[in-house]
Amino acid sequence: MSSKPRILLTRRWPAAVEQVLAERFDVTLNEGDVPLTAAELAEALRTYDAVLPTVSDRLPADLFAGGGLRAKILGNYGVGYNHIDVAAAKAADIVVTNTPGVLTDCTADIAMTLLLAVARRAGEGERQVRAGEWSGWRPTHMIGGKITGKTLGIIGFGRIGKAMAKRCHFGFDMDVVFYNRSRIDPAEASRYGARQLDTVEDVLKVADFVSLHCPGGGENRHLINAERLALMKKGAYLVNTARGDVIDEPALIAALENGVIRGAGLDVFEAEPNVPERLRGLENVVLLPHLGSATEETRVAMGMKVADNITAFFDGREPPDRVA
Ligand code: 8YV
Repeated sequence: MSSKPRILLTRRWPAAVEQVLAERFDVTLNEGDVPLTAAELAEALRTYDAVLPTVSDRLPADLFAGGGLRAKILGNYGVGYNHIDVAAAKAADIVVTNTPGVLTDCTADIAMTLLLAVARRAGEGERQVRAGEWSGWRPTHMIGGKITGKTLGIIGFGRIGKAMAKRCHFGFDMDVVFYNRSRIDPAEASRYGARQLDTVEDVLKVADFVSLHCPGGGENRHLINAERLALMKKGAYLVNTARGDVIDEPALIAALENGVIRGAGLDVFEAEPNVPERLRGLENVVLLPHLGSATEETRVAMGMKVADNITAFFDGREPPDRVA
């Protein structure tokens, strides 16, 4: 019987990280390519000292109720953790950690990719060429929206929001405004070429591009709803690399269909991996399968961060990225 802590990876991780974890822990891997069911996750909490979930695992309050849990820590593989009921985990004496910092640049890069692609109609153009439907250059062919010099509105000025601001202001000469729950020192904001406005509405009204960088769940659920979409400029674009539930998806689809806004670039959806058929049928959207952190460097760094957190915990030290 191994004396190493028993840990469960709910999905396969990069090999380099699995190797590091195997040196220190008694590792069980979910070999299947599908997420665990709620019943399997509940069983995992009773069986393992640590469970390492991802965004595709739902851990609501009822999973932590009833006692008899062996798990002492959830080392979340990702920065966003709204798929875990953190209060319920805490009440069950389970520590939760996440992976801030290491995915900032790659997630901002994907936001940038979506912004550029939707405004310049890259997805549409690519589909046209691949289908053999391009009939030749014309002055009026596939005209998009100019990006350089426009106004970017950021909702949520954390690490990723700041990285997005920097890219847009210093790379694309954009005027950057943002909304953030707490006040940001103007000197700090100006380092990113950005300026804070008082309300979400203030940002929506002036922005040519709106990029969401706030956490999902809680009070941010459906932050972007029909009324707020109606405040956006008619020619504006919405980019979401945060969480799908920040947007009321049916309201967004209606806004896109009716020309309330011009387009959207989305990396996250309300019920992943299910993307509504009506949304998939629109030409004025660019849709990605939650690729924010999907680079080799970042996925390895995220895993190493989880390893650091659970190693600290089992060594009796404070995990560096404890969220509960
Ligand atoms: C991760 C993310 O890939 O870290 C996050 O919050 O959204 C993604 O970039 C995902 O969470 C993996 O669990």
